Amino acid sequence: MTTSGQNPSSEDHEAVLEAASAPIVSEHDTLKYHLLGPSLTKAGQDTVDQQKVSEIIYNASKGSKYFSNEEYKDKNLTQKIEKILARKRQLERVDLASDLRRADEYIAELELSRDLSQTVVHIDCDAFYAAVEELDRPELKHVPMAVGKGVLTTCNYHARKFGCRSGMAGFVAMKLCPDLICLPLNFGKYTAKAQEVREILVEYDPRFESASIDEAYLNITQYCGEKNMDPEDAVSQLRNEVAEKTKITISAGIAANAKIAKIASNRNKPNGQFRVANDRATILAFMRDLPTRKVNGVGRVFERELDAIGVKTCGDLYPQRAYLSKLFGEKAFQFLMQCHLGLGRTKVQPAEEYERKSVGTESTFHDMSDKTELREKLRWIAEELEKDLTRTQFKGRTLVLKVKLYTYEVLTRQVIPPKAVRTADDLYTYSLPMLAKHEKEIPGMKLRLMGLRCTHLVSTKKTGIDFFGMRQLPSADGEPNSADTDAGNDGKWEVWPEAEFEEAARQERQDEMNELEQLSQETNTNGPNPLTAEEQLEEANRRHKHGRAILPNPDPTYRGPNSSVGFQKPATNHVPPPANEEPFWPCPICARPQSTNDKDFNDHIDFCLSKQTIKEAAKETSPSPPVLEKPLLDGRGKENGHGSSGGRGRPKGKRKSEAVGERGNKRLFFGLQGA
Ligand code: TTP
Ligand code: MG
Repeated sequence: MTTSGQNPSSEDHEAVLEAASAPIVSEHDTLKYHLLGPSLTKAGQDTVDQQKVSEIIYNASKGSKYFSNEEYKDKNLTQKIEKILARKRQLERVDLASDLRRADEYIAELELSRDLSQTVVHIDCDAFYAAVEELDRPELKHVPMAVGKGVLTTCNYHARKFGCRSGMAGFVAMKLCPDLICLPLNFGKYTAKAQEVREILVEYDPRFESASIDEAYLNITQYCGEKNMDPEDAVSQLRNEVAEKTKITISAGIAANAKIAKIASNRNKPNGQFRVANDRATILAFMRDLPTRKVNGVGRVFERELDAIGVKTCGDLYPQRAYLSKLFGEKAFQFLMQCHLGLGRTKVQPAEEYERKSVGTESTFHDMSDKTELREKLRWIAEELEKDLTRTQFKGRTLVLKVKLYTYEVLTRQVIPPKAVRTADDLYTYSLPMLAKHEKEIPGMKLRLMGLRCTHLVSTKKTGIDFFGMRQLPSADGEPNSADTDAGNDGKWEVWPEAEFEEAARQERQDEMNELEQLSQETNTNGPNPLTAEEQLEEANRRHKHGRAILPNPDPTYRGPNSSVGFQKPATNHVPPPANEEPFWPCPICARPQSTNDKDFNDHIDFCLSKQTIKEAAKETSPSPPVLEKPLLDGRGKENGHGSSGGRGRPKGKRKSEAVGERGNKRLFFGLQGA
């Protein structure tokens, strides 16, 4: 392993995590640990006393509805863990020789699939939103600053020293750091800057994979081969180029596969890089001491479950290998064994080539019980979802309505309309009876969130050639591309299990962000410029919307008049325009200059992404009545009532074995963390 960069303190960083997780002994402690929030592992907190931070969060949120909900979830998880432990004790009394043999066979099989021939890089911009804001206001570089008011989306590294981090309620952050400056969100600016970074990435790997607005995977094997360059030198050059051209810094991890590269990119943040050599012994040593939570795909719930059976690091997994499948399921066993061995995918491809499992939208609002208002809200959500379906070129065979009661309880119902749906009219028509059923079952129902989601997707693309030029195989039902294939069901797809675990962990973080929003809405009395309740809702909803955008990779073959690659590149937003001209941002899709008004800019991107399918949209016919409706999970459609306590953290997978070898590349969802 080699390091370079400005902050080679990875061991300290892990110590933070261990110190914070060490004293999980009582219910009180587990709750305090839970309240530390989704970004405990964020870089830049090496010197932070997390115990103190947890006390502050605990006291600041005590008495709120959020707090009772967290307490409830924590108790639930504790009970679930007790069951896991009881099962473990039971298993310790039986002969597990055949499970052990099977585990060893699986490990041997996995070893055969180890590929050390590729060089995968994960890059991640440092304190991204904050860094972009600092370009416009350089004086903020030297003081603690955060972006987002109700809930912090991020903060600069000064603020992190105080324990502030993304996914923290703004008023809590102000208690940790009273001088913290919180800026409002400007998504248009971040999107434009992200595209500048992507224009450089495409030179190193034209098929790089965006993983969120500020991170990407690249396979630089070919680049290094062609340029006869050492991977570390190539990455160093890439980072310098990004810093020079975009004026923001990125950190990078270099490894044999995407899983290790992602972990490594957090090692020398900010502005650093870390390589784990393509060598089996080095990889095993790297994984052995790695806390499980550092792996993308191990969320907070799963971390605690593993901790309960004595697994703190990926090295601790091996002695438990005979139990894992019986305790957590077959998929979890496979995923964990891959973690232990440091295996992961080496294939990197543009994000838009991954299949989506669902397209959905949701909206948070003030407690609402008026029936007409609820219907208006549902109609609005249906219209938003139509836009998303148009943009992503899907329709859904199943439509799911999600509501969150003012008590935080989440309920979902789903319906299978007679034909796949896409238009706002259809979406509304088929979801309305589900809403009405909830109203009937819960007299005086008061909601604070409503969402619609299409699953069992069917592509609306016209030909076998998709928008990005990739030929797609027709599915068994004759649709050009059916995305509802569950892993292994039809023999065509096989999920490389990490994708599902990453998605589950992402969902867990997303749920936690949503809950923190509720806390900040409840307790919005602190801070110098508290947002009004309206503004908080607006901020939350814009963040959700922004998080769903997927921009295509720049085209490396296009050379516009002012562009080094991909897009015409007028002056960036940081170069003042001539006095008589309005400032503008270039659209990352059509390259035309756009208004710097955040909403206008995003609306334009939406339009650009969806105009390919507008003709298609016009062809839809009118709806016919629904034929089947079924609530999810239980009679009243209660979806693990209180968020992530038990149901989240890892996917609820089938327990059937999946063959090793051919690595599927299906990805369930692609989006931003916490967005
Ligand atoms: P991250 O890369 O997770 O964070 P970061 O770039 O701010 O900091 P780091 O140096 O640790 O990488 O996320 C990228 C941007 O996404 C971040 O600047 C703000 C936004 N974001 C959210 O909106 N919600 C979240 O929960 C997180 C973690 C990030
Ligand atoms: Mg980042």
